[in-house]
Amino acid sequence: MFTLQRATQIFPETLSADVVPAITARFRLLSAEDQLALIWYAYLEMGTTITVAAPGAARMQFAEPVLNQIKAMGAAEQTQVMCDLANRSDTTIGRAYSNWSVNIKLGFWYQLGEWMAAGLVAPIPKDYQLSANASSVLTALKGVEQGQQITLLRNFVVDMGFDPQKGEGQRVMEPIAAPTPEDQRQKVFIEGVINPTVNSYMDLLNANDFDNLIGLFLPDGALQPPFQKPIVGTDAILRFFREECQNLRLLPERGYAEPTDGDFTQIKVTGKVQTPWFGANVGMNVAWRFLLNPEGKIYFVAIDLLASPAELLKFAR
Ligand code: ECH
Repeated sequence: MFTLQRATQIFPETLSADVVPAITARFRLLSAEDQLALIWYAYLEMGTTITVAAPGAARMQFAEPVLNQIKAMGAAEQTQVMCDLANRSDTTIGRAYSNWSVNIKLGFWYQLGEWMAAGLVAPIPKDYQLSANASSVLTALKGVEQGQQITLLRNFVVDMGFDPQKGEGQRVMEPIAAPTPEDQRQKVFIEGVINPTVNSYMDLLNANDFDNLIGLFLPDGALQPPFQKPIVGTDAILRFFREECQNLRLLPERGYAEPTDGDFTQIKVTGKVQTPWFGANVGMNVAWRFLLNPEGKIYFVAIDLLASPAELLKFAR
């Protein structure tokens, strides 16, 4: 029978973008000043080719008190707050920050970035010189594909702040949007795969219909996001869907299904995913690796960020 450990190893030929954890690890070793300047340069450069969507009011309301507090500070103090966040120092703002969901964290930095550009928040000094290590991390970041770049930026932002509970506590999250009305939903087509569970998974996630989506999972089922440990059990998975998966666009292209031990079925699908932050501007190349029980319930699904577009076509048999 399958254990979670064994399930994570289905379709072992799938190559994920290992450069992402590798660059993230190198980034973490940099000084706070280098980290902030590096992100600023990377963000400026990306801004010439892709635009970030401004976050809506629903997302910003939670970060607003802290943002206003920072805006009212002098330049030196503003710089200190940003360095403290990067240093993961134990400060009031650092603790508030760590309780925010990923999207609120991103919205917070989005606003600071706007204010830095407008001269309302202390900018990165004009003559700032990146250290040799930081320059080399920046060069590495510029060298990877866009989907990997935005994943890196997101990682950097998620890691900041001070979290005494190491992510165990209650998150402050944006309100949950209503699911797309039935008559406005679109259905995906996946070449090579005719499986109602997999198709429903894509369609329900695209419709923000998390209450029905979670019904596809076994009670002890697991979902493994890119570069993370599996999230186990329907309570935790549902929380994750509500907190981090609103308004995603899943564009699966093709796949392959085959029976495996104990009448389970393993299905690999590849395609693209768009995040509401960048819309159709950035398509991330991903694989979904599903393991379904004999009744078609999801025991395990992993989402991998692929190493290269060539992986989209790799169904080694
Ligand atoms: C400035 C300088 C000072 C420091 C900082 C700054 C601001 C930086 C800013 C960065 C903004 C970055 C953003 C990144 C967004 C990335 C989003 C990503 C989304 C990936 C989603 C995926 C979904 C996959 C999934 C699928 C499933 O089937 C199940 C669920 C799930 C410049 C001021 C910091 C503003 C906006 C990478 C792959 C497909 C697993 C979720």
